[in-house]
Amino acid sequence: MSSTEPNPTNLPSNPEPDDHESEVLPRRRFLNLAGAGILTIGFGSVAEGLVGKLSEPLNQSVESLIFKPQQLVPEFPIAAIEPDKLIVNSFRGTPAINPLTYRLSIDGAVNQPLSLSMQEFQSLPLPFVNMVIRHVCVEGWAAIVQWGGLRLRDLVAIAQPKPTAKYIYFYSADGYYESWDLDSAMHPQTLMASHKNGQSLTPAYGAPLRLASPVKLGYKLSKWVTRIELKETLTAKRGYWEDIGYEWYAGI
Ligand SMILES: Nc1nc2c(c(=O)[nH]1)N[C@H]1C(S)=C(S)[C@@H](COP(=O)(O)O)O[C@H]1N2
Ligand SMILES: [Mo]
Repeated sequence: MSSTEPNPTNLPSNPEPDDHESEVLPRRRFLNLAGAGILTIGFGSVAEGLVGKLSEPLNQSVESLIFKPQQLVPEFPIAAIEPDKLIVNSFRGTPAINPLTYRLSIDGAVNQPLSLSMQEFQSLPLPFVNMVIRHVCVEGWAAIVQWGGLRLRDLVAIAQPKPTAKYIYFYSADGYYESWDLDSAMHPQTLMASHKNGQSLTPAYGAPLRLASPVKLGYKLSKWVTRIELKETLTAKRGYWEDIGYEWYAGI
């Protein structure tokens, strides 16, 4: 995460700089790895190897993952952002969302279900994280993008997940739905993003909130998320693309 990095492209700065980020990924290591172009040597490829194409239940509980240190995927410097390369890819166009009445709910296998307006989301006492990562679509394109938002694991922790929760479902305003393994969802670089390249998301890119993560392919990164549901099992419906044959784990 690079929220303490300087901002050479004059992108608007981080709304809530988080001084702790430098502890998570020291600047020197960030620059070395980014400079060397090392991309996917990290959690994603390791987990892919372990879990592979399996869709068996994973045994880790949410609570243990929230506190478990996880391998960070190297990020890119701000200068590497490719502002024009992120192609809008929406199966059913852009849904109409009124940001004033929009709410994000977190429910299911949790002790404290919650529902947040954008104003509440923005005033949560959680670190705002910026990261520059590569978005990879299975359709054969990729783009280096800066995402800003809250860590999904910090958000989910507020809802107090039950130890029996094993999966997370994301439901979107356009009817899109996705399910994730907990390791990937609780990864420190999996964000509920409100910003892209330093600016608030525009409707086509998923406003007001979407997923962003360097550990998953593009189709797992739901835009316009309105509901997060923790679940004990995977159901027959696992994801919009998965249910027509795409791989469920979809790690990078
Ligand atoms: N709700 C929703 N989320 C979605 C999609 C979609 O159609 N609906 N498309 C997915 C795919 S295939 C990709 S590659 C990315 C594209 O994100 P972008 O449109 O911001 O480039 O969004 C993903 N998230
Ligand atoms: Mo995609």
